[in-house]
Amino acid sequence: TAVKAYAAVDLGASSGRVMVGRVGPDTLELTEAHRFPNRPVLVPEGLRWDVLSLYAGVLDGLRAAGPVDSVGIDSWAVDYGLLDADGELLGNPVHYRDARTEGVAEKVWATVPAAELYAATGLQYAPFNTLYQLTAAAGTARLAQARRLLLIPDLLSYWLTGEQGTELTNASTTQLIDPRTGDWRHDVAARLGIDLELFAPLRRPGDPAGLLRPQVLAETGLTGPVPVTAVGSHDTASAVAAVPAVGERFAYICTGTWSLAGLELTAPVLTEDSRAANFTNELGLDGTVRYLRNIMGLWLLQECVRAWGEPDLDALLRDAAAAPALRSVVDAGDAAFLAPGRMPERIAEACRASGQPVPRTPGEITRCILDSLALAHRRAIADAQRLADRPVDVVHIVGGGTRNALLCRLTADACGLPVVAGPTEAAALGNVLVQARAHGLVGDRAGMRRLLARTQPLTRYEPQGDAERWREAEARLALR
Ligand code: LFR
Repeated sequence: TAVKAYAAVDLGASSGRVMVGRVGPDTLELTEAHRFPNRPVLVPEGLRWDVLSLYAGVLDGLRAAGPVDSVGIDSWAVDYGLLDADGELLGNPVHYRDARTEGVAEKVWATVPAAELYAATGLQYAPFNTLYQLTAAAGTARLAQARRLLLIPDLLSYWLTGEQGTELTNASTTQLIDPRTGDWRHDVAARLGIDLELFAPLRRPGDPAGLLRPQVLAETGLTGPVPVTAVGSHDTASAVAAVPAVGERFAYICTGTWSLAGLELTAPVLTEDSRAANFTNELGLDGTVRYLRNIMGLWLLQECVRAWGEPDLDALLRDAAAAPALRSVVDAGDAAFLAPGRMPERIAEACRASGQPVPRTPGEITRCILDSLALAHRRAIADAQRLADRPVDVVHIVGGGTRNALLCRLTADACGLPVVAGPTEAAALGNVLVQARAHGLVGDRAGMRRLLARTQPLTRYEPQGDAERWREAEARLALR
């Protein structure tokens, strides 16, 4: 049988890429057609996404990709563009790290108490959930003018095809969806004055999402018809789909700007304990639930590297590997690290405030960050197993963090479980596989995972060292 080619547009917080996946019964190959920067821009009104430059990058990427059988788009979650009555974009989409949501949650909870909100939507508290963003935007001229809201991948898909939809995995991050039914919570929206008519009809991964418009074909040099296929348009949903697990008893950590650590479940966990532990129930493929916790992730390191003037990363990681282990740790789940800027200072302050030695050199600070991430991974995976009553034998690390061998090794040690690292381009692979499945090339989720395990290079890390040292470090954080 013929091998088919699928274009995966995968937009991350710092770069976008268009990958081409070639899929056959025993083939899964990914090549990069085009990579382009994603630079958030701070304007007087706040932090914004430069979505036109992202769209231009997508068009360049499709041109570089050459003939493909379909196109799929995924990106980070929660953010959106607003369209006016003519279907034209109203301004630049607001970045989820923008300060506009500060203090908004308390206002929301005064109307719908946090416990009720969790029971209804299963979503962890994060200041940037779309629900809080829309509440922050209430009363603005822009929202008043808006007739349609499209999440970022759906917005780009609209520009490519002229068709509007709301893809479900990403919609589940709005905090307006019930994870049991996969449908809107009209009651919650009504109480908060959020107009659900703004959203286009829901579609699911694998659904057709239109055809590239003639103008897009002309600009990219592609020959039509080229369908766009809905994928897990939330990058984390695509990444989880590409976890190369062979059994059922696995946990995953999707690493990159964020670490998203947890389990794939068949039903949400909506208990009060789960809410207190700040676990989220986002939706995945085929009605699965991504039961996970958001951990700040390599953002902590990216921001330090930016502050240090972009030093050589390999040398930095060598220094970190040589630095004393677990000397100081910070809570890598703390929303205090959400905003950009002054990251080395903020980490030093957190160490000082908790009575630990203050890391000074870039190597020491990097070690503090990686130890702290491994510790946060350990806590999240232990908590998830306990709260969902689902023990695991292995932790899969996918995404950008797989390149960081020290982080993978520390995570294995901290969790006391073997870590299987890879694939690095998990979101793009999950995107490609969902398209391939929609076109009949691969079987079910387990079949997708078997194909990944057979074809992708993976690295295994066995846990080593003294588990007691991680318990001690964990206790240090709890003492604050
Ligand atoms: C990862 C991610 C996370 C989401 C965060 C903000 O790229 O999509 O899953 O919580 O970005 O959208």
